[in-house]
Amino acid sequence: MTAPLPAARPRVLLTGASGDVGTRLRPLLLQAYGTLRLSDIVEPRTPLAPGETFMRADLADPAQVAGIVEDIDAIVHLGGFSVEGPWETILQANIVGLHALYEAALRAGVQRVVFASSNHAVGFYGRDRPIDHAVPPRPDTRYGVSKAFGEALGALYADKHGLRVLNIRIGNVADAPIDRRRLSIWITPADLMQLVRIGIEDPALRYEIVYGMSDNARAWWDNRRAHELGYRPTGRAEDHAAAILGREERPDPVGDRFQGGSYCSQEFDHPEPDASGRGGVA
Ligand code: 15L
Repeated sequence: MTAPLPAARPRVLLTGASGDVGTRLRPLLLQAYGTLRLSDIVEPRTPLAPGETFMRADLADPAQVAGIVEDIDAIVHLGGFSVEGPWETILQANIVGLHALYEAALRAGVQRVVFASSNHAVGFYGRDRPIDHAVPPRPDTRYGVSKAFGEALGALYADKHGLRVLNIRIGNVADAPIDRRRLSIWITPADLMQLVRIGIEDPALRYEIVYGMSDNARAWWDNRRAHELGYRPTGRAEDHAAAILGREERPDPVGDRFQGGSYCSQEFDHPEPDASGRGGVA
């Protein structure tokens, strides 16, 4: 059984540190915790700041994964494959790799995992009804399936071994929303950092799922669980709405109906497209 994290200066590992979101979170994590271990399969995009260290690791190699989690209190796991891809790629990076990470975390005595889940775990919900953190997964891609798997794997390590786990179903991280769909799911790096800090620091946290979005008037998600945990987003998608709504967008008859957008229309060949899913699910 793990104990709550001591409040002062947890030792944090950021995986996927060389990606776009990782590069944005690095300075925020460093400022909050003073030191930061970065890991990725490729070199960081920007030079290491004082307090940062980098360990190259392939998530598919359990020995390398064991090395990066040593002497770590909390993992912010952005690593893996972050868009739709071939099954073998998703399998190795997001399923085998995530299992290796949780196993290594357990053995090394890591207390907390903040898992970068994705809106694509629930992408086949329609845009016409808000969903909350408790709805069953409805993935829109193999990638979305791997994120639903990641949430379930975290539940196992939380319930069976006492790891403390926050799953953030991230929308789209950027300085501003980039299109109409993102007006509903956009999150600023600073707001994402707020959620990450809840995952690392909230003494009562056991296992939670929240949505990674800013204060978006056009949201499809009821993010009350995040608010109950103290989340107070400051980004307001509506401030960017006029600019976005004034632009032409190419219609996507399937993607425009579902929350996952073009991730839903990729490879879509449902024989009855208007049936749009199953009965009994919101
Ligand atoms: C994601 O999960 C991806 O990692 C990101 O690249 C975006 O595509 C985002 O979803 C989105 O839905 O906008």
